[in-house]
Amino acid sequence: SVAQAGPDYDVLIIGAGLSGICSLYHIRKRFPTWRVKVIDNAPDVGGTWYWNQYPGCRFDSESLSYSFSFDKELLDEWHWKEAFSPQPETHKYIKRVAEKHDMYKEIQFNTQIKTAHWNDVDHFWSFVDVEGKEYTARFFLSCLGFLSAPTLPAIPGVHDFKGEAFHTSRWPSDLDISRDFANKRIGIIGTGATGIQTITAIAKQPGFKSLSVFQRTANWSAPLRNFKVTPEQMDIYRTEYDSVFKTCAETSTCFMHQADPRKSSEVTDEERLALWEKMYNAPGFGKWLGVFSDTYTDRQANELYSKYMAEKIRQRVHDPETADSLIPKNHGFGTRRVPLESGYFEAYNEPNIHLVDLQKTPITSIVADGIETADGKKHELDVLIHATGFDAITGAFNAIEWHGKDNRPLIASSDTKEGKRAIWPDHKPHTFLGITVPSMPNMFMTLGPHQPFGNATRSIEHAVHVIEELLQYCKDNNYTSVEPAQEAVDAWTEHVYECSKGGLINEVDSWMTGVNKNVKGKTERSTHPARYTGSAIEYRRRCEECKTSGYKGLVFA
Ligand code: NA7
Repeated sequence: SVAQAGPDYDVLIIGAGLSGICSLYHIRKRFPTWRVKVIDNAPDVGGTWYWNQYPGCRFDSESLSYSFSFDKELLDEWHWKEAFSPQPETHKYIKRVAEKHDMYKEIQFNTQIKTAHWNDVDHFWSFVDVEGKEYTARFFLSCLGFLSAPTLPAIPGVHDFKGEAFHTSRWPSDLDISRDFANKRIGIIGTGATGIQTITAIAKQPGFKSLSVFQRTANWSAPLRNFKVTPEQMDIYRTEYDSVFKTCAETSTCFMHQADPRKSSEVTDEERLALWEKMYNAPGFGKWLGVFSDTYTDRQANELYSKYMAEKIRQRVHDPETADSLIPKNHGFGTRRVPLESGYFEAYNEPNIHLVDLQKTPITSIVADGIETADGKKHELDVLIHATGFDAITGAFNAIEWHGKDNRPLIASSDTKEGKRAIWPDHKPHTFLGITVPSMPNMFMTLGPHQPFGNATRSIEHAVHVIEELLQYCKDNNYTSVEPAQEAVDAWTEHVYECSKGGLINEVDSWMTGVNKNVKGKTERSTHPARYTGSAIEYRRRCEECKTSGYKGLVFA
C-alpha cells in the first residue's frame, strides 16, 4: 500500500541536534509544500547539547561564532551570557530556535530507529523504529552527529561496579554535584575535552571527599579565558556577527582563528615568544590555531611549541611528579583536539585530588567498590564517571541496521560474510563530498564522514545548503533517486586520504584519526581517515564545482 500511496514523507531527518534543526528550517522554507519529519531518540532538541549535561560542559568556540546565521531577528534577540557558552545556555538557545520557528510539531522524540531499507523499485527509504512503527520517505537526511555514540572503557569488570556509574554524556539529570557528591569518593576515567571540563567543575565544588583521575594519555590543554558578557557588551557583539561569520568562512577550520603565515623558523626567539604569549593570554583557540603556520606540519616547530606549553603546566602544578605525568610524552601540542580549561591544572594542587597515571600503573579491573591498578592498589570509590569518549564519526550509524541498494549493509567487519558486501567495510567510509554514499541513494549527510568539522554550526550551515540545492535540482528535474557514481566516490575518498598526508595530527591516535581502543575494529589508526583534514575552503570549492558542473559525479533517475 505504501508503494501505491507513495512515501509518507518527502524528507525524513534523523537527529534533532544543530544539524537536524538547521536542515528542517531550510528544507521547510525552500519546499513549503513538502512533508518533512524529524525523528530523534532524545526527549528534546539539542543533540550533543542535549545529551552532554555533565558539569562544566561548554563551548571551546566563541559563542558568537556558534550561532545560526539564518535568523537575523534571533541574532538581535539572543544574549550569549558568556563568551564561551555553558551547555545549559546552549541548549536553551537551540530550544529557542525550535520554538520560534514552530519546529516541535514536526519532531518526534523518544524514537529509536532500528532498521532502514532502500526500495529500489519505488525509490524511497523505509525506516522502522524499535516499536515496529514504519516511516517511509523519498529523501533521508542523516543528522546523527559525529560524537553521539558513547563508549564505555573495555576494562574487565566495567559492569561490576556497585556504586553509581555513568558515562559523561548520560549524566543523570537529577544529579546535583553540590548535594550528591558531599563526602563521596569519586573516580573518573578519561582526560579528553570532556574529562578535563568535568574534573575542573567537580574540583571547584567543595564537599566531596576525594577525586581520583585515571589518566591513560595525558592531553595538552591550555586556558580558555572565558568571561561573562554584559548586556552592553552583547549590544556591541551583535554588530559583529557579519564579520564573525565572514572570518569563519575564510579560515581552513571554520573557527575564528587563522594561523600566523610566518614559520617558526623565520622569526627571532623574541618574536616567537611574543606571539605564543599573546595567544596563551587571549581567549579561545588562538593558542591552538593562531600560532605559526608550520606548527602542525614541522616536527621541530611543534617540539619548540610543546616545550613552551610544558613549561606552562609545570608552573601551575606544585608537585613536580604530578606535573610530569600531566605533560604528554607521545604526542606534540595540538596534534590532538586541544581541550581548553579554566583551572584544570591547579585542581591537582588540592590535597583531595589525585592523579593516577595509568602509564605507570594500568587499571587491572573494575570491582564492586572501586578500581584496581597494577601496583596491587584498590582505589575505593562511591561514584565512577566514564569520560571515555565516543565511537566517533561512523559510530552513530551502528545503531541502525542498514539495507542499501542490493540489500548491502553499511558497516561490517571484512572478516565476516556481510563485511564482504559492506559499503564501509571495517568502518572505512566511502563517500562523495562527504554528503552522499554509494549504494545509499537519496541519503545525505550533515557532519558525516569525509566532511570538515571545525566549528560545527558553520560546517552544518554549509552542508545543509549543499543538500537543499541538490534537492532543488532533483525536484526541478523530477528525479526520484540520486546516488554517487563509483568513480566519483573513489576519487573523493582518495582526495580525503591525500589531504591527511603530512599533518602531524594524522600521525597521532585519537578519535580524529579513527582510533578508539574500546571499539572492535578501531584499535589501530585507520589508513582511511573518516575526517576530512583538508581545508574547509577547498572543501566548499569542490562542493560548488560539483554543482556548477551540473552535478557531475552524481547519477540521477
Ligand atoms: P576523547 O577525547 O576521546 O577522550 C576520551 C578519554 O577517555 C581519553 O583520555 C582516553 O584515553 C580515555 N579512555 C578511553 N577508554 C579508556 C580506557 N579503557 N582506559 C583508560 N582511559 C580510557 O573524548 P571526550 O568526550 O573527552 O571528547 C570528545 C570530543 O568532544 C572532543 O574532542 C571535543 O571535540 C568535544 P586515551 O587518550 O585513549 O588513552
